[in-house]
Amino acid sequence: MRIIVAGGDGFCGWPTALYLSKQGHDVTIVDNLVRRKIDDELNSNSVTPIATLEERVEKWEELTGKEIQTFTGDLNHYDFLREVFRQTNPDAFVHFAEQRSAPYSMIDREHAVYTQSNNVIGNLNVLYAIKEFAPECHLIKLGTMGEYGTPNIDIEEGYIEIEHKGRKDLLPYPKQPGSFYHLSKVHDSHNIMFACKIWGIRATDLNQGVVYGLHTEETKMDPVLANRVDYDGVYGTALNRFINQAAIGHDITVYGSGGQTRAFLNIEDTVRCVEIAAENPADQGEFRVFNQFTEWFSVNDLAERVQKIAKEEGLDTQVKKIENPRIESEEHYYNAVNTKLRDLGLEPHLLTDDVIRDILRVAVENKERIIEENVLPSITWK
Ligand code: NAD
Ligand code: USQ
Repeated sequence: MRIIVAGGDGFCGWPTALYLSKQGHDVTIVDNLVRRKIDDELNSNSVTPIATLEERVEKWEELTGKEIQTFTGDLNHYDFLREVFRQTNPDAFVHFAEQRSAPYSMIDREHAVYTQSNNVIGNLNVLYAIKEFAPECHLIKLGTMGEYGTPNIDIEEGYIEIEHKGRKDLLPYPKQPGSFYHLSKVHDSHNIMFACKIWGIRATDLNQGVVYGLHTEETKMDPVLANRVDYDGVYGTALNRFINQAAIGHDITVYGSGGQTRAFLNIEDTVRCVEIAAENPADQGEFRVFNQFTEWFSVNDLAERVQKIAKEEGLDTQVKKIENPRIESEEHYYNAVNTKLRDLGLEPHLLTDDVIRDILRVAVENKERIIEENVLPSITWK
């Protein structure tokens, strides 16, 4: 298949591009490299040193003989996107290319506007490009489990059957997102659903949970292929952040009471889920939703598990409950369905002690790169 990986220089996109290339697909990366510029804006960095995109794809070709074409540009520039579609004529468009940090979207008005315009308009351009230039192309769009929020009932995969005043219908599951970033994903989902209905586009929305880990078989092949890992209070996500905190002897930062429960998966499962979606495309006109996660944990559970492994590795780590910078429920019901990807063949890599230990060892190896002032959260929802 000819597959575009938009956002292919990022944390999820880079290992996915390599994995799909290894399976024999003809992969093209599209990325405007804005994430590297945001590192400069925030005076932050990846824990692992990362090569430039050119160095990365050159090394991949040297090691495997497989070429990954790259286009550096912005999905928001339609002339650029049109040219990408004209030159590549994709069978699938994997869309990771969005501003993905909830705290970044909550910094101030400018950052909220940037997040929503970058994400919503970029995605709308992709929908138009598919309609105009590749109507058979399958859109595989990264959504988020956070679109659903934390309702007091089970979370279904995209749709819920509702009975109201004696009538029944299968309706989009209610959305209660927790940041302007998470809201941008809800807006995207609505636009995609509508485009599928009116133009007959085929799309899969992958409502992904929080991703942890860093390596895949492919990124481990050479240091130049290493993936980025975020640890800071803006882009770092719960489990990876806790592990990096333990590596430098920082307290593990549980926000509030720590009963917040979220769905998680290993980066090694992210790449496989995208492959499964690509190999089993949605029908023409179908808007399909898969919940992409393998397990759920409360923040307290994760903090305790990291503390235990850190102790075994000789690191004295404390778990500290700090004032929650977000507005969110800290004690709530959580039970989410995730059977669709499993039914299509996903075999989860679950969170074992060894997985935590492996990530911790990488963090310890690179610990001098962690900028300690970036670790505590600096952005509030208020
Ligand atoms: P990331 O920030 O590491 O990567 C995103 C990439 O997209 C970056 O390389 C960035 O330069 C690029 N990009 C952003 N806007 C662009 C634009 N307008 N045009 C072209 N390129 C653009 O993020 P990630 O962690 O790899 O996340 C990828 C996707 O997966 C996002 O859509 C995110 O919402 C979703 N997701 C991530 C997680 C997670 O835990 N990391 C969990 C669930 C969903
Ligand atoms: N949390 C802590 N301590 C920390 C960091 C986070 O207690 O040091 C808590 C947060 O308050 C929150 C939970 O952990 O309750 C998850 O926070 P997070 O930063 O790991 O994840 P989130 O902001 O939801 O965003 C991340 C990705 C985003 C993706 C989302 C998937 O950045 O791109 O969409 O995970 S989900 O959470 O399923 O919506």
